[in-house]
Amino acid sequence: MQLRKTLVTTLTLTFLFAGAADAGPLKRFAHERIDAATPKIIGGTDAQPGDWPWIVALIQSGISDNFQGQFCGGTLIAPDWVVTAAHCTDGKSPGDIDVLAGVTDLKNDIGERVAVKRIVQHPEFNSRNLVNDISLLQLSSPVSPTPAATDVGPETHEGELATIIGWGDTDPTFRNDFPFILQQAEVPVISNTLCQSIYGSSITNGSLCAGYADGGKDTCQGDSGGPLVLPTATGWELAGITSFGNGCAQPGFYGVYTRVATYETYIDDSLNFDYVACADANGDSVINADDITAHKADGRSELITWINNCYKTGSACGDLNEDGQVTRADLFLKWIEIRNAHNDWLAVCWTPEAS
Ligand SMILES: [Ca+2]
Ligand SMILES: [Ca+2]
Repeated sequence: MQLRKTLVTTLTLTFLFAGAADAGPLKRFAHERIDAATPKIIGGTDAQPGDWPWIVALIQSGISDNFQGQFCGGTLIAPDWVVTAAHCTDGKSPGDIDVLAGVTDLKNDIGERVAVKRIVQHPEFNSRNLVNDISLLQLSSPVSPTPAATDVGPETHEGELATIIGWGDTDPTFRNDFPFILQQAEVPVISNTLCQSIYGSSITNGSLCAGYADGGKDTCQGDSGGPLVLPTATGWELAGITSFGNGCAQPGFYGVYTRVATYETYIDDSLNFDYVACADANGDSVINADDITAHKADGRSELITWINNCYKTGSACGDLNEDGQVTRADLFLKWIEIRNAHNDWLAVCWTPEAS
């Protein structure tokens, strides 16, 4: 269990930063209020094999032992697509992550462990307050478990009893008590208004909060990216993605999840269009805000090259309006051309549903 230390540290920092945005100094969150141990996810029970076929574990690709390498959860939403939290994939390359499907017991089940081909991080993910904490992983090959349905529509689900699932820490005092067996617990969805009164501007319409005022049942480190599901007439639907909380299962706080229904377009676009391929401007197989920066920089260097080779030299290639002279009017045209090309790229590669 010790090997998870690095990742736990990373996740702990994420929790700290998440709370820090609104609630004071960083140190408060990691160490205050050490309660007596409460068992499981926290407060959960063992899942049975096949209960949650679409749950996956994210494993550090360099670690062959599934249990030691597990650092986050995720949910299969197509045979070759997983949805998880953006803070689980932030700063990572596809080669850093394997996805393990079809297991309940991380120590003894074999399952299907596959490489990640592409990461589609939400381009407006904010690592400081964890707004837009959602990311998609395209797998190198499809896996066999049945994917989960995703929640759509405007229902708030307030008061509904949700199920949270994961292999995260079962000890709310951060003693790193990680289970081999998948854990599950039931928590009621609370209103975003109540949640906002606790976590401030970290709570947006892309958030869903759940838990008990008295604490006791919650997700914890290692559960991040995993599912919060709601029962439907025919089974279950994915309504939330485990994101953050102030500590775990603390009285007066709740678990915060990414509200899946808010991101319907982002999810559909990723699965149904290959826009993600053209969106990867810097070619690192990760789609994120860096690509927008890279595409703008490409435009700037194109402009500089044109200025040096065509405008300053007064060459024929500088006469864009074909009036026989190279003037500031041509420079302005070149600038417009590059700006429009960037806007066209944004429209085609980032918001295809609008075109
Ligand atoms: Ca990229
Ligand atoms: Ca001209």
